[in-house]
Amino acid sequence: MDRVKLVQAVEEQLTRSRFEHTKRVIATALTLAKRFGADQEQAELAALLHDYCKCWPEERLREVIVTGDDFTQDLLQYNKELWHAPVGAHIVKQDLGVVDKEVLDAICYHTSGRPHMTLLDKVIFVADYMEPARRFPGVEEVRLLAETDLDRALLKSLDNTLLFLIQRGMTVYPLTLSARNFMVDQVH
Ligand code: DGI
Ligand code: FE
Ligand code: FE
Ligand code: FE
Repeated sequence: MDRVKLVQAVEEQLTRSRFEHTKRVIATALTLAKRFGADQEQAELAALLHDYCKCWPEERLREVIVTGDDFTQDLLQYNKELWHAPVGAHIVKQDLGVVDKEVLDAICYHTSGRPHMTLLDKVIFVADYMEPARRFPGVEEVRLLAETDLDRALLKSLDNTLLFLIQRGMTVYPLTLSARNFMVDQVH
């Protein structure tokens, strides 16, 4: 599928505001890719597709996880906000014919993170976290770190996300904690 068709497909899946977010993530991901030497085409494609299933109803996401054989079923025990990422990777492969495993992984792990994140994973995760319309507490520090140090920016965004979840009494997906612990060892 060519780029124009892909953009159309994404626009059809998303609300207006979610599509605007996606465009900001593309721009931010391209800036980070240039800055830190990631492949710009992969960054653009992963950013374009990262929230492909974000607007799907909970039941449709659950259905894909239950029937697909490449999902960790433990996802279903955690926040449903996590589901659109692995489901999105699966669906863009199946429906849009995306074959690049690195792009699919960056989509799959853009919400949870994971240990041993690739450069592309980091670019997409941080771009999604700090795109210009984000107003998370602490996002300014992430933007500052991302000027020079992608790993520290990633660790700070993972820390902020974990603090946010804990402050609200929410469960933490174990993969997010593993991603954070891995980055703590990495930056010291
Ligand atoms: O899809 P977006 O809104 O652009 O951003 P995202 O895919 O990073 O989703 C973030 C949401 O997921 C945020 O509201 C926090 C929520 N969430 C729930 N449980 C977890 C979690 N995020 C992480 N990283 N880990 C969790 O355990
Ligand atoms: Fe997302
Ligand atoms: Fe994210
Ligand atoms: Fe997003």
